[in-house]
Amino acid sequence: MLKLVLAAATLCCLMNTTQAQTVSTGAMQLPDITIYHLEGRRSERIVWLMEELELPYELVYTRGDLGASMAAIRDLGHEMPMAPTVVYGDQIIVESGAIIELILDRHAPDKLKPALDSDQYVTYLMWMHYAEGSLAARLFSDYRAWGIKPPETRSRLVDSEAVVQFTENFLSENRYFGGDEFSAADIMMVFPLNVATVLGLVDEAMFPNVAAWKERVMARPGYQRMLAAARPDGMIGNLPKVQQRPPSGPRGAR
Ligand SMILES: N[C@@H](CCC(=O)N[C@@H](CS)C(=O)NCC(=O)O)C(=O)O
Repeated sequence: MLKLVLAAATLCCLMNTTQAQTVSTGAMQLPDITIYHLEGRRSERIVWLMEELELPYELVYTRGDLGASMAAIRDLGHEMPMAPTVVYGDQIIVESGAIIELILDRHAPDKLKPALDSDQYVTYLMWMHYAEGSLAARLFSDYRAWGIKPPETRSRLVDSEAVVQFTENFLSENRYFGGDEFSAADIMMVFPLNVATVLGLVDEAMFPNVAAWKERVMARPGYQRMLAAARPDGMIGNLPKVQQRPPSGPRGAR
């Protein structure tokens, strides 16, 4: 629900005009939220979350210029400049998963996650953290390593194929990462599962459940609103694909 476009110099600044009274019962008053963003990067998660929740936010980035968007993040003077960086009231915070949990816990306590006492909550929480803790971490470590030395055999360690296979197996029995319903865990998982295929780290054809899930979540109006606000020109600044990945199959013996 992005309605007001303020373009000052090259900064693209958007505001959702839905006001804080839309937050659910028991929710704390939402402070002003400004999302510092890089197109096509993890900061999309926070934009998507706010769109799903129909909560107000400002979005700051320079359209079509990742360098200028990053400079705006650095100008905030935070010790760890990365996207997303969110100005939350008078605090500056990083780490997309933590930002999502904070906003849900305080401002939308009954939304986008399974009930706390359900079995689905247990796996929901695992995926919330798996997205960055294991999935993105393994993908980017393979990407860097394979760029330096193309792989000939599968590593004996958990690799990109293994971390994606785990998600594929879960989705063979579950519609979403939160179980039956769309949740914040799906918001966390889209970025690394896109990275896995866009960077050529895994063969997309091996993971049909992941592909079907991606289509499902990306068709959501909230995701489409996120795209319109945060990636109006499509993907920019793509990293090159890996030249070679190891043959698929069992991992090497320990
Ligand atoms: N675990 C962090 C990762 C944040 C991160 O590394 N973001 C990337 C963009 S996707 C970034 O800021 N890269 C710029 C840089 O590292 O200089 C999160 O989930 O927020």
